Amino acid sequence: MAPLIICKKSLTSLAEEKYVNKKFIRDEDERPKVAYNEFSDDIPVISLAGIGECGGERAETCRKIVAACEEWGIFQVVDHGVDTELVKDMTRSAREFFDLPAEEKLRFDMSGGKKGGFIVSSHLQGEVVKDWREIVTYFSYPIKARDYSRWPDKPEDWRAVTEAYSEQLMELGCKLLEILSEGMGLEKDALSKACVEMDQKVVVNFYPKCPQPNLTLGLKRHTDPGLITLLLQDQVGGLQATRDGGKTWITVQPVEGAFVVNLGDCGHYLSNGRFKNADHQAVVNSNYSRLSIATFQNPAPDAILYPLKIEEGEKSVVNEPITFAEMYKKKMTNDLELSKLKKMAKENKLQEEILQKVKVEAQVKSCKSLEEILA
Ligand SMILES: O=C(O)CCC(=O)C(=O)O
Ligand SMILES: [Fe+2]
Repeated sequence: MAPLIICKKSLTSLAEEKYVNKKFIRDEDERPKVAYNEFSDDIPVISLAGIGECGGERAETCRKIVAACEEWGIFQVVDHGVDTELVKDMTRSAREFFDLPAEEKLRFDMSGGKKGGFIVSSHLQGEVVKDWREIVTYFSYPIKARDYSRWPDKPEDWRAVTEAYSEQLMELGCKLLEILSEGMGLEKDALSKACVEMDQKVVVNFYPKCPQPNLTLGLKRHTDPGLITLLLQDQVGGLQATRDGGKTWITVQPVEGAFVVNLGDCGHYLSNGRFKNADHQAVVNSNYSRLSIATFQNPAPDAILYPLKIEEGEKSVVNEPITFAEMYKKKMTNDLELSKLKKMAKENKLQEEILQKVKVEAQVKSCKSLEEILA
C-alpha cells in the first residue's frame, strides 16, 4: 500500500502503484464524466494577428473575444506574439524540474504557508480530498515582491527562462485586458487601472500518469479567483469546462502553441456578470503524464473590486466593494468549509444508513424469535 504521509513525498512515486491512495478518491458526483482525450472544438481559437491595427481586423477579433467571454469565459489565442522558442524552453525546463528526485524538489517544499515552491496537490491546507498533481509555483510580479529564494535553482536555466516567460506573458495579458476593456465599452486601460498594479503568479502543474483516473481529478472543479489566466497545455488533453453547473463537460482540444485564456472571478465581477468566470477542472489518465503552465494575472491585493460599469436597470453582482485580498480569503475559506461540510454530511448519511441497517436486523431477529416462540 502507498504510504500515508503523502505531502512530504512526490506524487511521481505513487503513480507507480496499482491503486490510487484513498486520499485522492473523489465522491462519485465529482469524478470525471468525459474522457481526457474526447476533444471538443466548442471553445473558439482566435488569432491575435491583426490586433495592433486600428479598425476592421482588430474590431472583429475584439468581437470574437467578447462573444467567447459571454458564452464560456474561455477562448484560445494563437499568433499571440509570445516567442515560440521561449515556450519550448519553458516546457522543457519545467519537465526537467519534475523529473528531479523527490528530495531535490522538496528542497523548495512550500508546505506551512511558504510563498512559492513545490508541493503535491495544492498549497491550501486542510483539503478534504487531494488533487492528483504536483505543482511548482512562483510569484513574478510586482518585481519588487519577488523572493528568489523560493524559485528552484535546478535545472540551471530555470530562473532565466521563467523570468523571460513571465515578462512575455505579462505583455500578452495586458494586451488582452485592453481588448476586454474596449469590449466592455470602456477606455483601453480601464481593467489594468482597476488592478492598481498587476500581480502575476505562475503555477506549473504536473499530472503524473494515474492508475485509476476515473476515481480522481488532477485539479478539482473551480473558477480562478483573478482577472485572467493564460494556460499553456501540452498535447495530451485534460482541461475540461462546464457551463451548466457541472451537468455536462467538454474537454478542451489542445492546440499546438496556443494559450487557453480563462476569465476569473474578478473578470466576472468587474464586467458586472457580463463575462463568465470559467468553470473548469483537469482530469488525468493512465497513458501519459501531462504538463500545464497557468499564468494568473491578478489585481493587487488592495485593489477594490466593484463593477466598472452597471447598465441601466441592472443591479451590481457585488454587494459591496471588496479588496482582492478579502475576496480571495473568503473564496478559499468557503471552498474548504464546503468540502468539510460535504464530508460531514456523507459521514452522517453513512452513520444513519448503518443505524437503519442495525435497526432492521434487530427487527428481523426479534421477529424470528417470535416465530420460534409460536412454533
Ligand atoms: O491543467 C489544467 O488544464 C488546468 C489548470 C488550472 O485550471 C489552474 O491551474 O488553475
Ligand atoms: Fe484554473
